[in-house]
Amino acid sequence: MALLSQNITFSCTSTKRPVSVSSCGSLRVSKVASNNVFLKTVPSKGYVMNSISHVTSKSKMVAKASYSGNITSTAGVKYAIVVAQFNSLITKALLEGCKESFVFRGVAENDIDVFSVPGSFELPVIAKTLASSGKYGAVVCIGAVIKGATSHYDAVVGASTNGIMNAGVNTGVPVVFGVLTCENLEQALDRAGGKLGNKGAEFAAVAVEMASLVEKVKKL
Ligand code: INI
Repeated sequence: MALLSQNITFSCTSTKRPVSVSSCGSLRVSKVASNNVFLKTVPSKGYVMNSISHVTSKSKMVAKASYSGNITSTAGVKYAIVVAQFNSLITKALLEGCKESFVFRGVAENDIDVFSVPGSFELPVIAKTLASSGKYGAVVCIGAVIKGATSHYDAVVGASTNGIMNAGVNTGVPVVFGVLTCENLEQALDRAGGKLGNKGAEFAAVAVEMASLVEKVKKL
């Protein structure tokens, strides 16, 4: 007998009043043998089971274990921030938000190293070099590409996006995409401490979470 624990979807009808399928939700199945399904739980009194869909696309396997990163950093883990000088009004504000958020998450100021590059196009090469060094739990890339200000917006956005992704994928060290891609300066200001908050804080949060998740995955 195959022993499984999984959620299955079902539909049922109330003998008292009409109910929708979604109001019935899902049931936990404890054992499955061939095509026989043994339910641990049955619908509440007054409901009649119409159908059970066993192992459908809606079925969700219950994982043996699940892992996620921590929201605070492990002591001693170092982080690198690579920041573009282009559109420095924006990137400096994002950098401050990022550093503050790292400290808020338990990272010592001495464990944050900042590297400056000319523009967002240059972020990937330094990010990859830092990620490969083995010194950092994660690397954050900060930049701002503003459409109105450039005719090669797509080229800069494409190169930095792909390069930053590859730096992370090829090294196994999380590299955070902290490049704002905006239609105009106003949109960028809104996200750099303006009415939509400071995205720099989110970049640090992602770095801490991913660094801790990678550590957990490595220990499996
Ligand atoms: N770099 C940016 O980070 N943001 C921009 O909006 C931008 N514009 O407008 O062109 C920009 N260009 C510079 C680019 O990143 C490189 O530094 C340059 O092409 C030299 O390689």
